[in-house]
Amino acid sequence: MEASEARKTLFSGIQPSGSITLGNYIGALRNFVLLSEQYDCLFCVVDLHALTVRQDPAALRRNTLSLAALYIAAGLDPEKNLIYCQSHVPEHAELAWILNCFTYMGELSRMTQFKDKSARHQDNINAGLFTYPSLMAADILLYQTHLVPVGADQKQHLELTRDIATRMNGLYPGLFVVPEPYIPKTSARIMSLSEPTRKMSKSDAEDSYIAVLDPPDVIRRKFRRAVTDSETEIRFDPENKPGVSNLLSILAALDAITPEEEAAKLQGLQYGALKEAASEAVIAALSPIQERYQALMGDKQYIQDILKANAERAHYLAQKTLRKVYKKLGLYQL
Ligand code: ATP
Ligand code: LTN
Repeated sequence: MEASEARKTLFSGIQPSGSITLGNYIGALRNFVLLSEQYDCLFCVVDLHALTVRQDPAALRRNTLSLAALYIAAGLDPEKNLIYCQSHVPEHAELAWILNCFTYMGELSRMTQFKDKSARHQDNINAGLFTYPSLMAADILLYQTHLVPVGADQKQHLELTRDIATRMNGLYPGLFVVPEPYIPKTSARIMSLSEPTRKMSKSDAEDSYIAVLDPPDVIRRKFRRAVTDSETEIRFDPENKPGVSNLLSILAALDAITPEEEAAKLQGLQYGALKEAASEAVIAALSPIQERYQALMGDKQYIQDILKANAERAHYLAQKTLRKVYKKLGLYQL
């Protein structure tokens, strides 16, 4: 191969289902920025996924534009990366249908996200919530993606995507690239501040998460109220000390050291000092993003123009794969 060999493709998405959290940032968004130099990247606002839970239409519209702006504010160059909205590229839904026909009920029933979300939304256990992973697989396979950066909670969905791709490649050789997950080794699962045995999630109560756009005083207040335990020792022990360990993980992710090293640095200090250190590290990491975000939101037309131009480019790429799939499966071509 020549030195000019085409770069590999990276795809990831975040749902516009609320305010983007510190968990989304540490587990996903900041890795998007780190990896974006080495890959041809698509970063999608996965609005169709958000519909699996009831959304207020006005809030969904607002959150969609806001997430697109946040991608850019976090450091993703919209000239070099395809930042776009899932519902603007119809091939996502079209390929999802096909993949649904190659995904087993048994596989979907084993997904822990489905089990969690159906327990939390008992009044609305819809078919979309169940087939959510096939739409996610479609997002990824549509672009012949090599790498998918996600938080640890998405590992199971990525494995299912690989299984679907491998299964279909067995039937129709050469159909899809089988994607690799990229999951950070530490801090891939940031926990709720109020219930540290649960994942921090943007659709939970506001005091359980730090939003990337929270102002400094709110961040300090939320950390001060974060649940810890009745001991006093700062030690990394997720099993027995989930609250303290979560704070150490957050701090460690931002300082680029291990949670154990972070604990050693804070030896002999009280929990208050740990909370203070976490607050200040988070504020320092988020302030520049917040400033760029405010500036971008002052020019909504600019964001809309980016979404439009990039949806066209994504549509072009997506069509290529979808045509190939239709043809190989035997759908009649005119
Ligand atoms: P929702 O609460 O609406 O289900 P969410 O907060 O779980 O949303 P998603 O949009 O589903 O967020 O996830 C976007 C990305 O952020 C995914 O890669 C996911 O793995 C990652 N992520 C979400 N929550 C966390 C977390 N607490 N820690 C680390 N990564 C996370
Ligand atoms: N299911 C993911 C969001 C998502 C995604 C994707 C992530 C939808 N499509 C494709 C990576 C690649 C979640 O975080 N809940």
